[in-house]
Amino acid sequence: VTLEFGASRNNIPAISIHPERLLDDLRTLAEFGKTGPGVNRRALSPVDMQAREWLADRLREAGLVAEIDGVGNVIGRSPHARRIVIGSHTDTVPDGGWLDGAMGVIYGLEVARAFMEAGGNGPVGLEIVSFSDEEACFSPMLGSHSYTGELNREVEFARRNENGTLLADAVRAAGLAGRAFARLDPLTHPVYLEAHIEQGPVLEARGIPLGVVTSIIGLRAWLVHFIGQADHAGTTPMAMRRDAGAALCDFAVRIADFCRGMGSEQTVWNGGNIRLIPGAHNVVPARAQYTFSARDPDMEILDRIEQRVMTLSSTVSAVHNVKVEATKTSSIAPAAMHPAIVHMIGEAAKGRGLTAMEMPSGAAHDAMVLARHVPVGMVFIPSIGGRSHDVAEDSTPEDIVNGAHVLADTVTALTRSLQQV
Ligand code: HGY
Ligand code: MN
Ligand code: MN
Repeated sequence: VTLEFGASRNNIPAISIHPERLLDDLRTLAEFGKTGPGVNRRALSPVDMQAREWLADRLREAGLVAEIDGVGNVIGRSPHARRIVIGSHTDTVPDGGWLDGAMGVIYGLEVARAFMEAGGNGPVGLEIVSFSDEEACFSPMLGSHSYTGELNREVEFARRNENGTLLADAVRAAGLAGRAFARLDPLTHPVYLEAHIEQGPVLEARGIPLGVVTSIIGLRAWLVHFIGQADHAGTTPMAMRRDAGAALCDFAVRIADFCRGMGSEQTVWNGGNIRLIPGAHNVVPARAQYTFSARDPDMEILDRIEQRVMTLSSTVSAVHNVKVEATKTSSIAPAAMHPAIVHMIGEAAKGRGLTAMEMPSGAAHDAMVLARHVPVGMVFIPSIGGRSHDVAEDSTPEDIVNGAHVLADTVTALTRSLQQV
């Protein structure tokens, strides 16, 4: 899909956001699932759905037609044949921050409100989306995979969350069963924009208020499940044990050593969850489950890590006389942002007198899924202390407002210049 720009339609008024209204909505959204200074809004949980209903009402107030679709995506559409999509997600990691995802969605709400208040003129309108389960509570980027038609519902609806709940059951419990699934159409949706906190230390360390994302790293995750035998932790001789826990710890250290030895300076990896079953101090672990993930801009490096996960898990299982099942649970390819949009965001920052830097994203975003279907651009603002995925996550009101102005100015430029198809 190519971006067709024409002569600028200057009769279309600029979108001027209301900073205080934006900050108020962000603070109101943070009340849903509030946990200390952070938020706990796991996908399709009651608080996640309450927040989504609240958002749908705000979108309707802004003059958009809003719905919540069959996987929980919230979509607000302005009355235009072609619509720029602005989105992110309002679900969070456990005990996460108040801005991760939420900020990009509230930016979209505020831009849509300001656009409609200015008359909503011109041939190109807006579609605001809060994608469901971006944080892989059930299925990684469930909402954007569904919205782009990439979701294999058969397979994904059979996945479970950390409490063992089936996605199909959670969708039903949330009252979404039987609803249609909203879909992206490149002819209707020429561009996708997402604004997000950086979630890392780079912008703050350099004293730069604005990031223009150029690419998003690739991400893969695996569940490595060692199966041994429960035994008495006191009476069973060490040589007789089939200790799944010991196998997991051995694997965890060795796979990290491998990544450290072969990776680029952009290679990162993480052991996010360990489960020992039955998990009593006096029982040799019968089963041990390890969720391991790795990220890199280079698919070749991710392929080598994947290879190693498979071979090393079976080597270690033999050493510890246990069985192993290593399964890939997610694989999302790296994605490039569209150069023309990167340029437009840079121009918008300049127009605000803001220094901006082009940078890759170490975090995954729904934008990487959309990027396989339409041109995409992302705006970053600094994270205080580079912290995120924790209740400590925060950004200054000034940086939050700056980011919203830059997004709004980028949208103004697009509504004025995008050609009719
Ligand atoms: O994991 C990520 O990068 C994103 O926050 N889901
Ligand atoms: Mn996140
Ligand atoms: Mn996010």
